[in-house]
Amino acid sequence: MVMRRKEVKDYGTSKSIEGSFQKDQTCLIVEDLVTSGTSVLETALPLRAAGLKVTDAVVLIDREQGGRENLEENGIKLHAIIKLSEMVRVLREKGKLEEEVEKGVLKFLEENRKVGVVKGVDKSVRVKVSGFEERAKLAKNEMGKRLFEVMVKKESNLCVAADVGTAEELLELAEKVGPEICLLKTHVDILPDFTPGFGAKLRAIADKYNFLIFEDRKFADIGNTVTMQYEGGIFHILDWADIVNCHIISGPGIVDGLKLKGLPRGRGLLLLAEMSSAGNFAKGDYTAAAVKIAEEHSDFVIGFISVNPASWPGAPVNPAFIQATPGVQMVTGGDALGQQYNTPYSVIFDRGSDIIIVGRGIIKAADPAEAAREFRLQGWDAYLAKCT
Ligand code: 5BU
Repeated sequence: MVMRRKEVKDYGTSKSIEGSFQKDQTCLIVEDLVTSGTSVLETALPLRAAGLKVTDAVVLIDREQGGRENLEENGIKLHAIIKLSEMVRVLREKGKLEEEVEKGVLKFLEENRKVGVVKGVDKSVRVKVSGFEERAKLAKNEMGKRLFEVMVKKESNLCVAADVGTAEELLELAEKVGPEICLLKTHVDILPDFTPGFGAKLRAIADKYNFLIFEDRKFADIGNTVTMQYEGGIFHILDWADIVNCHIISGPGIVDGLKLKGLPRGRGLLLLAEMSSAGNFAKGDYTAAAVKIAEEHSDFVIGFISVNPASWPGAPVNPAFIQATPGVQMVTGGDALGQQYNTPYSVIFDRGSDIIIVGRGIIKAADPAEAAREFRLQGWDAYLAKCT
């Protein structure tokens, strides 16, 4: 028997699956009940990533709310001991349930027969999603177009967050994960051994493996100040980062400022429309304002940092924009400082994102190259599932 840990507290050392198993063995999932199937799917993901085959799930109660269909779409056959509608019928026959309660339950089931994996997403009204090739043609910014093209060429919608301790380690990591990624995300201000030559070294690796460089600088100041922060200082971000991002807290002037420097150099900008951390304030009107600013600057803005773009008002948003989502691990959970994790499937398929941004799930893995491969496959499969 193996067990999936629902909360993995320390991603560096703990394994998400407990127990003794070998690659290619078949694993049956046992759950108490199934509603939409999310929980079973979230269990299947890390099991499959570890090389186990998952084809069947046994549950006591099927609540008949889309679980069977959702699982079937993911190659898992559901075996339920009893359906909820049968259960209330038996209980009623044996006089253990009031007729009114039975009716109430049946009415609820009828009204909620098919729910999507994520609450509020009705799969029956899901629209067909355009592929990245088509969307590359819609992108107004050259860097946005290139990103779509790299994704298609490498069959990768994986961005690795290279939050390692030194510049040297970062370059080593880039060599390891380079073949698997479309984007490498940096926080250059955490590197104690940064030198002016860093950008050129990283650029050489990016060119070798055909990925783009995204400095997660999160500019937040007024337009005039960010022009200097982007171009100057110690880091000269403008010289080596293909893509940067900014908050919109200071208003659209920040985009004008970054555009002034970035557009002539062929760079692109992501706007922070949402964040992954618990209790953050980037939601509702704030998210809507980011979309509006992006539309007004679509020559420079290539897309958004988002968490659940499928739920935005007026979604789906303009497909010329790329959605990139941090807070991704093989299992849901979080860290001790507010980070919240969703699975690659949930991020891409259910929440409507395009790119998974993965940090500790890869950089703390025993074999980052192998972990990157797993995440790439999970992310790409979810994208393909969305297109068909
Ligand atoms: P993690 O190790 O997978 O939790 O790393 C996530 C990375 O994404 C990390 O570099 C964060 O700074 C970054 N991030 C995030 O986690 N959440 C956000 O909303 C934004 C960026 Br914006």
